[in-house]
Amino acid sequence: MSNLFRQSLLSKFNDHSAKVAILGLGYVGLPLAVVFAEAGFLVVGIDPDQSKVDTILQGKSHIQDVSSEQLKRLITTGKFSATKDFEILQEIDAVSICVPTPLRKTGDPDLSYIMDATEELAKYMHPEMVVVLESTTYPGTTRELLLPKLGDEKGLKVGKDFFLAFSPERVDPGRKDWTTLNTPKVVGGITPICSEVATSWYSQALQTVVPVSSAEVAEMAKLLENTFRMINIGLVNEMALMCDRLGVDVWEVIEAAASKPFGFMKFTPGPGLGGHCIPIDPLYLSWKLRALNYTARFIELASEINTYMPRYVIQKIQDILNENQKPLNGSSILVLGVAYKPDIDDLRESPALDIIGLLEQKKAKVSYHDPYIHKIRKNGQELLSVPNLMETVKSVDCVVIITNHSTYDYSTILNNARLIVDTRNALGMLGKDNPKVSRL
Ligand code: SAJ
Repeated sequence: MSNLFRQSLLSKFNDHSAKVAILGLGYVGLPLAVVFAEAGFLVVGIDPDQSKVDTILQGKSHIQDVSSEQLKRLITTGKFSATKDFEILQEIDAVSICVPTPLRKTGDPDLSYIMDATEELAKYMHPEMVVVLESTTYPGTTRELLLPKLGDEKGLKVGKDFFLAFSPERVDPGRKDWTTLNTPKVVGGITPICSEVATSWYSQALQTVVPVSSAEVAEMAKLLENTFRMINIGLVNEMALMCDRLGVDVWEVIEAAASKPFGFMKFTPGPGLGGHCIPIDPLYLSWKLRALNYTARFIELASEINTYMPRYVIQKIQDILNENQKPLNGSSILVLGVAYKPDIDDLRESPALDIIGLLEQKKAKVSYHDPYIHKIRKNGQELLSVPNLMETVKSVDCVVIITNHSTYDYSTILNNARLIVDTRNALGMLGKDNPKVSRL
């Protein structure tokens, strides 16, 4: 039988007659849906958020990596549709689950999105289906949480009646050079045949698929990728703390080290670790290992250093105000850039939010500017991006560069500001040895 279902699916992938569903239409799911639709598959996107579904059906994209023009074309040609109704899954051959995997307030993994999607999918599971989980999660999730619900409890044998795999998302929002289409994609199945079937499906639409022997290898590969970044960012952040004590310019040190053409990869210090991936994914791994009585020391230490950086920035602000006989209490501070990284509009886990909170706690008068983010909500309060940047720069006691958007005119900001704390070396040489500038 496995040959029958396997063969039938493989031929549906080859002639693109397979019906595809993408669960979750966010920054991973929508681009993936579009890639499969462009490859010629009939794709339905399923998302419980009716307003998101309605916007998509109007041909309006809420994801910067998908143009509304492309979306509208795929919808009008019938290649792509969207719904909040999971019932359509009973006619679907291939499903990719692209739902969020945040952390709870306790710092533990929040698997509720994966479990909700899996519960819904389980209602419509049928023989001759392949299911791929894309959401970043701890090693073992696919086998321990999805397999029982989609297979055992439905009387379906994995690798025979249906096929189950994990394929980590590698979307870097806003990136133009590496996209969903051309970024190599790791795929690992619960069984070798699952790997084969999922790889065959993905290979029809993605330029490079990297099959691995199991779902756990694929889950762990993703965590290595993002833990690698988190730990190296933690390392350079600690280098900044050490260079500060040594009176050495950490930015010059990093530039010098980066002149090594091999065996080194440049990372730069910053005000903390933002985004929906890097600060969060490694904690899924350390959480899993704690349950196995192992402490992932590098992850815990890097997380400790990275989460300390906002306080370090506050210290730098206090120090430069103090040198100018100003207490932080009552001083006006402009936070420049609040997105979690330059040139995008994403605020998730942004250290700017921690820094604004800490400044408010110390009774500073805080305002912010960000060309991509016009409003932020903090503890029920709303803060608007200041309308007139240069006027505010001139009027505040200190400007703090948190996110170095490329649209800023840093030399004009430098000329007009009284004091600047530059957490990104956005000013470059203009900020070096400048009495009114303090750098990490
Ligand atoms: N950051 C630093 N110093 C650095 C690099 C980053 O402080 O040297 C900070 C950023 O400001 C940001 C956070 O770390 O707050 C994360 O930055 P990131 O460059 O890792 O950006 P992300 O979170 O968008 O990471 C994504 C990831 N993509 C996926 O997880 C699919 C990551 O794997 C990519 O490598 C990364 O983009 C990238 O290369 O841009």
